[in-house]
Amino acid sequence: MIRDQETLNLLVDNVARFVRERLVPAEEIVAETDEIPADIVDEMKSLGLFGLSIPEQYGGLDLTMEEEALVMFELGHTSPAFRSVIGTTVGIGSQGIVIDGTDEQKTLYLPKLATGELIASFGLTEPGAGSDAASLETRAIRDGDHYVINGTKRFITNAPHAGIFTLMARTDPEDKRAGGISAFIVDAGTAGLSFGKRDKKMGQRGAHTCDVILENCRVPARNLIGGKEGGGFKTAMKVLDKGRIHIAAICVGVAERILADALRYAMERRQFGQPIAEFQLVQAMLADSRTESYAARTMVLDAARRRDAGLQVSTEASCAKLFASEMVGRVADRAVQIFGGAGYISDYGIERFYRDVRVFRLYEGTSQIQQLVIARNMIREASGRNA
Ligand code: COS
Repeated sequence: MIRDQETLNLLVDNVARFVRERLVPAEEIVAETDEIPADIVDEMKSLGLFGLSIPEQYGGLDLTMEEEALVMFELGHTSPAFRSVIGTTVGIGSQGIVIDGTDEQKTLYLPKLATGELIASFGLTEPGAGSDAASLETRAIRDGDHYVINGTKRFITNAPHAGIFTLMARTDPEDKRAGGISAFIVDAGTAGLSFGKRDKKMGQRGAHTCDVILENCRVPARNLIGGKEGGGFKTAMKVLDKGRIHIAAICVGVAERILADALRYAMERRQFGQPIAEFQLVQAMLADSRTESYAARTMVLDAARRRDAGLQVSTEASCAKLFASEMVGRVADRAVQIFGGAGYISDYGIERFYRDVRVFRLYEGTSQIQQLVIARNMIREASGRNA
């Protein structure tokens, strides 16, 4: 749903200009230094990028899912590490509070998230609980008006920069599955909370992940999201439904960027006396990439519109994330092929994208988890119809 086309056009144009003029020229330095320059982060704050998904009453832009997807298409036209700076605050780190938080929790945290003053991260994954998120072992034990939390969270995006974590922990030790899990807002400054060393990743230099270790962390009971125990897994799943559409939108944007680079190269690079873009085998790679990125764009927009209409989009979010993340992997692979030897050399930038996009098939649910969600929903719907 687009609420006001003119206002949205202004935002999308501003983001496109920011990407073109500020982010694209900084891609190499970010890859070299593994840091996003502070002035770029400040400009992201001024543009309102941290508050894209925060309701207006708490100072955010309150974008609909369709509007957010259109902004992400633009933000995707550069190294995905830049998106990661705002990604967890716009997405999985904040949305648990937006969707299921109490009024007090919203009032306390959302305004600071909207401005970027506070960065939010999402703590679900653990050393022993990845795809099987419901098996998590972090424990939260009630002690008066606090919970005492112990456990380790793994591969937590933006953890080194986070001010708060939306963190899932088991409050009912008797219930070993989803029903025993609660969601908390955990302040990064809580005594007993520490960080592992930064992970050395395959790509997306400038985006940082690390372990978050909780040792007897005392978290106020008022930070239990929604104020009720046992709803944490469902909160996480609802957050991920939205997050998966967001990630799919970024995949589309990055694919469009990679394809634009590959097309430009194919039109400039001459072999056998003509631009390689004139060769049909190269054209096939360009055309397949265009077709697939267009298909993914259409899927993302459809899933986003359905969510905006208040429909349950678990299936569509997983379809979009599955297709778009696999698609961008194929597009990046073809781009390396079109660049030939230059595609393997870091100076040309394409091999960086090839590495950067690999994680899209892993985080916020692997491709296999998306397949599982889609098929299970299909079976459930069919059983309901046949019952
Ligand atoms: N929205 C709301 N509720 C949902 C939901 C959704 N999208 N998906 C599941 N639930 C609910 C179910 O309805 C069920 O509730 P009831 O017990 O009241 O029936 C509960 O949550 C448990 O669901 P389910 O039984 O399906 O859980 P499973 O443990 O079988 O597995 C999967 C669920 C595999 C889908 C889940 O673990 C998952 O998404 N794993 C991947 C995790 C992931 O993406 N990690 C990345 C971390 S963030 S980078």
